[in-house]
Amino acid sequence: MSGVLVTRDVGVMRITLDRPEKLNALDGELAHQLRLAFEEAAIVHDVRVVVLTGNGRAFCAGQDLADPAVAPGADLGMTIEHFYNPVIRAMRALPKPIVARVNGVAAGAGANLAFAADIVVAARSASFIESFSRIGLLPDSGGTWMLPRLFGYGRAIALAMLGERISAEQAQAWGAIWQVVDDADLDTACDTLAATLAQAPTRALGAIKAAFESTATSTLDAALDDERELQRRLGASRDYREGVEAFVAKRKPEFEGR
Ligand code: T3D
Repeated sequence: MSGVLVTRDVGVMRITLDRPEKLNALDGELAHQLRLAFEEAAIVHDVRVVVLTGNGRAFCAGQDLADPAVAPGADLGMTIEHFYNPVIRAMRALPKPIVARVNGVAAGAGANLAFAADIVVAARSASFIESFSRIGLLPDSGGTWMLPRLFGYGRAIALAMLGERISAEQAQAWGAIWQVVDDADLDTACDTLAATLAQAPTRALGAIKAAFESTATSTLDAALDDERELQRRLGASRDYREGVEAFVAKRKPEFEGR
């Protein structure tokens, strides 16, 4: 795949943005390949967790600003509609967990790609920049929706308006990401997390993700109804049976993601 490396290993799909000479900046082809990778993750049963990361010193520098497709005067609505929105939709609709392994700077759409994951683990040297306003744009790739939820309105709007870089530690202190680890420990932390998620009851994790997504726009009453329906389905799953049997037998459960 052009600009995207996809590998699979015991339940884990690893998607690596692979344009290190451009700090993994995105163009239409790369965004398209990214979308295809997430769509593949959705339909392959053996994939139970996705790890998204970048090759080289950056996670992703956002849109490739040298790409003629986004030259001033171009229809940015078109690139958003055809390339960025489908990626974010595919990530948020994926009924499996996504871990962002943020190995370096994440800027613009690159930052919002990381924030569209479910669990973000960052290297201590990594940073996040909502750099859009610096070039006269607003946060896209779901940023206007995700940032207030992750950071709270007061911090989100300042991040978006000022376009200031924040460290991984700051993002964690503000509750926006899960974990910051020393750079040397990033692989171990992400591999351990991915292995744990790959052995988890995948359908339950997918239901948690879907339920959290819908509560963003629903009432408590509607959330209670959603929880009832999702729990009804999970109650009929093999993993629920296995979870209860293992608990009663005082052994470790072996979930199959079914
Ligand atoms: O419709 C649409 O498609 C619009 C969608 C927009 C979505 C967006 O993502 S808009 C935001 C685009 N991204 C940015 O504005 C970030 C621009 N980059 C930076 O601010 C900085 O490069 C970083 C903070 C990411 C990293 O800084 P630093 O000091 O570590 O590296 P650097 O020296 O600035 O960059 C290294 C090289 O990468 C440099 O090239 P050179 O001089 O070595 O030949 C730089 O130009 C290049 N580079 C970095 N980011 C981009 C890029 N080239 C193209 N596009 C980039 N986004």
